[in-house]
Amino acid sequence: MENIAEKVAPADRDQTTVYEQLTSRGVSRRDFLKFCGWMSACMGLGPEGLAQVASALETKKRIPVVWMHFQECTCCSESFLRSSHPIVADILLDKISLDYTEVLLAASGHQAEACLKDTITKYKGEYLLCCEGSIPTGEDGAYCCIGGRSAADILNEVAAGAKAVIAWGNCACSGCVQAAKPNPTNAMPIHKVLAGKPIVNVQGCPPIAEVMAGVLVHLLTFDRIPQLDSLGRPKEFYSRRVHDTCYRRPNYDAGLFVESFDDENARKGYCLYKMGCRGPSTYNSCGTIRWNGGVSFPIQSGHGCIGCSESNFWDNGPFYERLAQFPGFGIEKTADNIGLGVGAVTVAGIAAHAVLTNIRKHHEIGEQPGEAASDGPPPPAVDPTKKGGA
Ligand code: SF4
Ligand code: SF3
Ligand code: F3S
Repeated sequence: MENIAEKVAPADRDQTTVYEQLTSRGVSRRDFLKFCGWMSACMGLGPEGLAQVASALETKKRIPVVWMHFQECTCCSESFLRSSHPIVADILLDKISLDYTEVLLAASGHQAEACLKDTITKYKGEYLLCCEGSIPTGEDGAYCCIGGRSAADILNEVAAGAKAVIAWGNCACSGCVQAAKPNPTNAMPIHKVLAGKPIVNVQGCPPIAEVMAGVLVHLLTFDRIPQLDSLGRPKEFYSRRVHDTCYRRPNYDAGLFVESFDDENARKGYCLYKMGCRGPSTYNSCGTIRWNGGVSFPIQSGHGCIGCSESNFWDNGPFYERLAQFPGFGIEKTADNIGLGVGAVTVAGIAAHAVLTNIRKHHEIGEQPGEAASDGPPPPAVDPTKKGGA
């Protein structure tokens, strides 16, 4: 794997903009503008956002980034690096100045340590700290040590000079599988270990690559962190339930459900609610941006959502059991009642569902029902820069 620290020489790092980096790699102006338009749509900015995004990427210097890996499986880096969108994958490698990341550095040992120290010294107050993984706090942090120091120690040192912190993935945002009961390492999310820093929680196990790119583009464009929900997630990507953007939703509303994974209803693509789909309680962009360049997402491949962008999703009740049995859930009427009658009963049920969902959502993001900030234009279902799409 390339040594990113060597690839981006300090002089180059100081002077080039994202646009210059793109054109130097053969990206045409047309493709650049398509990418800016797509990103601004993903961020909910609409057509007028294109000019803002394009101007920022053309004129602003790349942000120095330190990407730390703690207790995790590297799926978030993989998600970003394996993006099928040519520019999204490049965002990580070229469009930000990725000065330190254990996963991609060829250097190791003292050389790698020196690289980290140089970066946080030279760019004090300017660099972005990206964190992947949870912080084990049991046994004085002995479960995750790098160079003889605990993850918590390193995190606090590196975060001290950071401009902002991005927590990538469920591990960093809420502990993911390591924090599942009985949480043997006493794993904590980044926000419980760090105080006094703006932290953006980019949720998912892993997050969608285009969402990760969108958060970085937002930071580059506006020089401030995006608006967050009560769980620290950027509202532009996490303000809608998977259920609200799911293409199987008409089946849910009509009471057409899969009863077992190999039944005729599964072949027909009916709703997976009775198979334990957690789409009704999960906020993410899977139904709109989707995965693998907009090709598909878990529900489209026949598996219910397991709620991977929510806190403690491993412990939120057993998978494959109907959501209505989960603590705190109960807004949806039981699936058995939906679709029993056509007309007033169904319409009333759906209306109640919509109203209650709206109230719960507004409560969660700290707004009053009816406030405009909860929604905004939906993100595109397809990447308009590509032919075909989702
Ligand atoms: Fe889609 Fe799941 Fe909602 Fe059914 S319950 S509409 S499969 S998100
Ligand atoms: Fe974690 Fe769930 Fe993979 Fe990103 S998010 S490392 S496990
Ligand atoms: Fe995760 Fe559910 Fe999307 S499991 S990938 S939030 S459909």
